[in-house]
Amino acid sequence: MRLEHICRAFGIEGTFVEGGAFGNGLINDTFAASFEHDGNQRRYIIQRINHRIFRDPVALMENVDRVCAHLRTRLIDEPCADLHRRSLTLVRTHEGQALHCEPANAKQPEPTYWRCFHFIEGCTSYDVVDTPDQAYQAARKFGEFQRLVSDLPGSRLIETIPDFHNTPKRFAALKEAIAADPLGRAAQCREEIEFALANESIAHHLLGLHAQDLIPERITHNDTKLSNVLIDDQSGLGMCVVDLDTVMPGLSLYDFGDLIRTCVSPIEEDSRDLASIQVRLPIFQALACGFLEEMAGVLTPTEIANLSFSGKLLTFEVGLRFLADHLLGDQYFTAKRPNHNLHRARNQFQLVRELNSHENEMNDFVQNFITNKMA
Ligand code: GN1
Ligand code: MG
Repeated sequence: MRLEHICRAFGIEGTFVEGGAFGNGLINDTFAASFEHDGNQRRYIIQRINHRIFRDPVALMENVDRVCAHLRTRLIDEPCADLHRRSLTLVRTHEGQALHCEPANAKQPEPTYWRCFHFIEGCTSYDVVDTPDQAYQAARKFGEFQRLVSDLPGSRLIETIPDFHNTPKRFAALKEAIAADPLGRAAQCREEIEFALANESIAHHLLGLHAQDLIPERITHNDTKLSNVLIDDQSGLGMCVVDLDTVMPGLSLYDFGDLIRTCVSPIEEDSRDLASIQVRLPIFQALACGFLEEMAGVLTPTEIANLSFSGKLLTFEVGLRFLADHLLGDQYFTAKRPNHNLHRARNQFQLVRELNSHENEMNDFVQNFITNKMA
């Protein structure tokens, strides 16, 4: 694959200067490329969509296109400064499509699917939160995102990965992986398997409330890790939400829960330093303030009462997925070292324990915040 060749499919002006791999997502392949046009250099993000995971890239890009267009309209209404840096802007193909399909060739036996965005300059995405303000900025941005897309016109968005956050199904998938154990790996992860099985009740809680109509379906981002929000280098303000592949119908708490999962711990999700995993309460508090700043008027009382719980759910869910993937031979999440997905699962289950032991404090904070806000 030559990056320059792929770029040629899109309506990018100027001459190709350089390009290479960019970022550290686990699913798609992301590249950045610079072009020179009229004496100016501009950068673009080019991504190959992993179509084994996103089975319908055309439908996925219809979602992304609709969401980007709607965000832009809503931001113009707000109104806001820096419009072109506040939401992603697609670069279309010469045929006006949001998606480019590169036909199969001798080296590449299957077609590949590509898209291109304008690069948002002057921002950084972080893997680990250092300060409560970063957490506040990220949570506020994802809260704003939910608020802005809530009135998206037209039909229901396509589920780009069906049952993505259906934790009971993720639990069932782990049980199947344990039973199949195709590589004989289960024996080395007895403790993790026991932990998962003993905590099954976590998996059912939110969908149970949804079934009772206490928690509504909304349009959600579904992958709200800190690194999916760009932070402005100069102001430190949250600028733009990225990675829109999993924007689809979901529960608001999936987004808040994944923020908790990815922000409260001081170390990365694949670190083996389990003793360092802890819940940084000031970071949790900043997340709650940022998210509620945008969403307090929208959320139901049951959603608010489960904000703290949502972190435990999302952490447990990703832990189940990492463990199942380890047992099945690292088919889904890129493993860069032996037992990488087992280490990720161990890390996440330790964080579930920590979140469990701080749940009351987190709940008290949310309740006080809401009481004061309403007063
Ligand atoms: C994947 O590719 P990336 O890093 O944005 C995964 C998320 C997991 C995350 C764990 C489509 O996200 O659900 O939480 O890894 N995305 C998909 O790091 O499965
Ligand atoms: Mg993602």
